[in-house]
Amino acid sequence: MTTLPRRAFLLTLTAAATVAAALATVRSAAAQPAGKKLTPGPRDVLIVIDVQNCFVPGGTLPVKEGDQVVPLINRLAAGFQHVVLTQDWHTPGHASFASTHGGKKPFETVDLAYGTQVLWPDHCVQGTADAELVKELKIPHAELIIRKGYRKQIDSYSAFFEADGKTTTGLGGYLRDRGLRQVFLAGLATDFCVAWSALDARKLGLSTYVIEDACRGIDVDGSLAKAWEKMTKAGVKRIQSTNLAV
Ligand code: VGL
Ligand code: ZN
Repeated sequence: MTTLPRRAFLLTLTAAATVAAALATVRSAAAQPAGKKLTPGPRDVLIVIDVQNCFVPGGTLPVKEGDQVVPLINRLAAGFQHVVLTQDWHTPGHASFASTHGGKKPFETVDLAYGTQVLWPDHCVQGTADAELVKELKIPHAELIIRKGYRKQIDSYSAFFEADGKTTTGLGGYLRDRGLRQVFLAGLATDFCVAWSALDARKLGLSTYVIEDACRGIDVDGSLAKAWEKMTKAGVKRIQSTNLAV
């Protein structure tokens, strides 16, 4: 035998390593070595939470700087093959509105059948301009819009489960059926709908990233710090948009 078989063997090894590396990239962004930027792959989905007129300045429940995430989210979304959007979508007289509970003011709480509910100004009422997606949000390839909070007696911060913790929006099943196993979250508000969605994504066993600078919080009574603490404990990964190769 000459040295040729050995060379051929080495070449095969190199080719195998290249294929393995390519597969790792395709399989999951998390498979990339630490320090390297994450590249969204075909099993990854960006979930854009509640980028609606109600949550930006001028809306009924404005989140400070809520409008500032829009150009960033547009850019990030262009780097994801799969994008899902959510819309807070309440009935008039919704149980989460302070106005529904005589004498209560926004940001006070009330005890409902499923637990303590923070009360909000009337917001995101179905079919109103206030509930529409912000018009500067440009994600034409988004594959699904999930509406939530449309049952008069139950709020739903999370994109996965309503506030009773049982009623599902269908998003978990949708992601499972589509083979989307790793979620990246952006949008409004960090300490409510983004955090609750992230925590439920973890409950469903999904690998979960929150892109901090692509979110803004409401921060009522220290809710922002509390939300990050809960998310970190649950294994949610806190990243910045600069950690993504998009
Ligand atoms: C939200 C409060 C009430 C949110 C929705 O999108 O974070 N917050 N409804
Ligand atoms: Zn709401």
